[in-house]
Formats: sequence, structure tokens, C-alpha cells
Amino acid sequence: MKNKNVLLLVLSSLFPMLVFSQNPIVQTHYTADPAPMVHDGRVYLYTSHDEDETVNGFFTMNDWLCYSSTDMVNWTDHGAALSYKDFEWSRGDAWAGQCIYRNGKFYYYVPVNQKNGGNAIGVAVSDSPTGPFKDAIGEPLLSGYGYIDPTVFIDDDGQAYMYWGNPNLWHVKLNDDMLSYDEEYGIVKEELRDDNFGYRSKKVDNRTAAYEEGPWMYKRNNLYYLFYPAGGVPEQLAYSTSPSVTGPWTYGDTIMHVIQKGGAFTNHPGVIDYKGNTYLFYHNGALPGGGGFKRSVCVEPIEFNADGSISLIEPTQEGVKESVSFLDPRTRVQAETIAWSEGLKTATDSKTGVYVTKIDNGDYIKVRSVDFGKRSIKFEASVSSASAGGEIEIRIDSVDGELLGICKVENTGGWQNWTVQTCKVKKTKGVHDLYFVFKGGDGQLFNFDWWKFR
Ligand code: FUB
Repeated sequence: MKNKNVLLLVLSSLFPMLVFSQNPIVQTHYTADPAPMVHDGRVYLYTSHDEDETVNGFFTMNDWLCYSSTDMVNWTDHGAALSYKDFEWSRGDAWAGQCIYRNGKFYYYVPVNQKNGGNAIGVAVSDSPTGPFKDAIGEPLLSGYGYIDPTVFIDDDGQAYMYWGNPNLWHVKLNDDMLSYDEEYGIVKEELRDDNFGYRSKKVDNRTAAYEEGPWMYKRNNLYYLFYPAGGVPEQLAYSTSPSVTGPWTYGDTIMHVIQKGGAFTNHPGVIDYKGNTYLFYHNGALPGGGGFKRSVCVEPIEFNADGSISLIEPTQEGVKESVSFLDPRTRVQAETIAWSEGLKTATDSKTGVYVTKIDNGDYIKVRSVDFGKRSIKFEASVSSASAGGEIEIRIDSVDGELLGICKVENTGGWQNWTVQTCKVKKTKGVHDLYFVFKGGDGQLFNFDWWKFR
């Protein structure tokens, strides 16, 4: 593994064209405010969602999306898990939330604006990590000026906490039902100072420390870490640590500078441990057409120093270089399981679920680290088309790499009339990156729901 990394580094400095893109990790939508959660061996990534059309030059955000991965390089799109419309009392602004599992249920804490004005934090519940989620209490869990960006954490003794806020930082103890908080303990407001939440050089809005918003709680070796955007706008990422979940906090350092190339004026941390590694999720504005109101989630590995401190993390285009497991092409794989794609969108319908759409000539999907194991001779794909259709070129290792086969897609009588198309493929073995390159005439060619080798 290490040798492969060194080789990649050498090759990429000699031939910059060879550096592959893994960041941003979702290319079919603009995503922001990553909130990863590990459950049952899978990483679920909840994101807020910048709409393709920004209204009034401000955040235009209506719902929260969910993705998942078992290898940290291919991400499966599960569609929208929750919308501000699911909170009858909300008028919009679906900003940064976090989902957590407890006692067989998933609790999703999100900030929205209320119909009667003002910020509030709502809580939605579901039996499944991918939703659908429903408003759990029919009213805000908490409301007040600056009540945004909740992070939720369950400590080893089972006590749950929620931190949130901009420009202030507050926390509560959540009750065991996860739907109310300990009113006797109350709403605790942190005193923000240089020594606990960093020195702020840009003095605005009477802010007294670098802390800005978007806290994320994480625990490692009995040390509690609070990660947060810091230093004013444009935001860096920084962290503070404490021996206890409720402080006192000591300022750590900046872990990610303001992103210059393809940056956005906000950033937002989300940290998890998965399969022996620790990862920092964040966002930038690097997708085509991207920017401050059209952001995209990225991920980098985090290394801890021996004393628990964290060195500066460079935002990269390569992101996670090594997948942590391989993908089996002989099980049915959702077409919306993607390491990288160009030109595509995903959509959802009640019968089919999420599928890949807006497929035009020359668009493609890359799926990384596919272990062909036993040699396959056939490929099948579930597709639909109301137009002339087209072809799926099945290639390995690069977008113009070895051609394994061509799967023809004809008109199926409607965009929601799905059929399974089968084609012969050249036998291959070993681990490869797999490419589906779409070919055809003008306009939208077909939709693509799932695929499988046999
Ligand atoms: O995404 C809207 C807001 O921007 C979030 O709530 C903040 O954390 C910042 O990322």
C-alpha cells in the first residue's frame, strides 16, 4: 500500500495529468455541510444541498441528501432523506444538520427557519439511516437567534449532548428519548476566548474568539475534540480539545486554511473513524459552476500526532487515494454508486428509487477498485429510454481504456419503463477501475438504474 502511494506521488509530480480526481466526492448535485455517521460497517454521509439555481444571491437550500460507502471512494446516492417541508412549522433554509443512531432509531437534528421567523433546531426520526425521516415532535426542539448547525454526540456512559450556534456556542444534555433536553441542566453558553476557541484577528460583530459556527464533536483516546469553522469569512477549520465533553476547552490549532483554489466562503467539518483510519469531511466550491452558494463535499484522511494534536491538512483533488475495500461486480450494484462522473444527474421515483439520468453522449461514470475475481462473461444493466437510446461502453482503467463490451440500449417506451439489457463482455480478472462511457446521438439517451456482471 505504502509503495503504491509513493509511486502515485512520484507519477503525479512527473505527470500532473495522471492525478485523478476524487474530490469533490459527489458530482451529480451541489452538496455542503457534511455529517458522516458510521453504522453497521457502512459510512452514511448526510449533506445539506445547494440548489442548482441560487435565488436572491443567498443560500438556496431545501432538503438534506444521503450517500453511503463501504470503501470511502465509491459513494451510493440514496436521494433526499428529509426536507424543510417535513417540518410543518418551517419556511425553509435547510442548513447544516447531523444524524445519529440510538436504540434502533435514527435521529436527524437540523436547523431551519420558522414560519413565524427566527432560527430553530428540529429533530426528525426514522427506522432507516436513509429515511424517510419524519418530524419527531411537531415543533422546534430549540429556538433562538443563531440556533443553527447542531452537532450531536453520545458519550460512552450513554449521555447525549448537542452543541450548536453562530455567533455563540451553546450546548444541552439531551434526554434518553433524544427528543427533549435536560431543562434543569439548562442551555449552557460557552464563554468564547482566545485560549479556548482561538484568537480572532478580524474583529467583527463583537465576536470574542475565532470560533464561527458549524461545531463537530469527536472523541479519541479519552480526549474530546470540537472541530469548527473559524477566523471569520472566508472560513478556516480549527479545533479545540477538552478532557471532558462539557469543557473546559483548550484551543488546538488551524487544521485547514481558507481554501484558495475552488474555495467557498464557508467550510464545515465532519470527522469519523472508519476501518482503522480517521477522515475529515469538509466542503469547497470546486465543481464546475460552483462557489459560495454552490458547494461540494470533499474528504481527506487525518493523521494525529503522538500528543493527540493534528497537523495542517491540505485540501487535495485526489482525496482518499486508497479504497478500504473492493467492490464486487457480481452483486447488483446501483448505477448511482459513483467514484467520479461527468455530465450526469440523479433522480428518484417511488418505484425505482434513485437512478442515474441526464445521460448524454460522452458522459461517463467511474467506479473504483472493482475486484473482478472470477472472470465474468456477461453484463446486465437496468435501463429505460423514451428517446433513441444509445450504448454503454464498458471499459477498465481509464475512460478510453480496454473495452470489455458494449451494451446497447433501445427505446423502452418511456423514461420509467425499465428493462434489463444484457451483453457479452471480454473476460477480465483482478482489481480495476471500471468505466461506463455513454454513447449516442443528440439529447438525453437513457436512464440507468443498476448493473451486474455474471
Ligand atoms: O450551509 C448553510 C450554512 O453555511 C451552514 O449552516 C453553515 O455551517 C455554513 O456552512
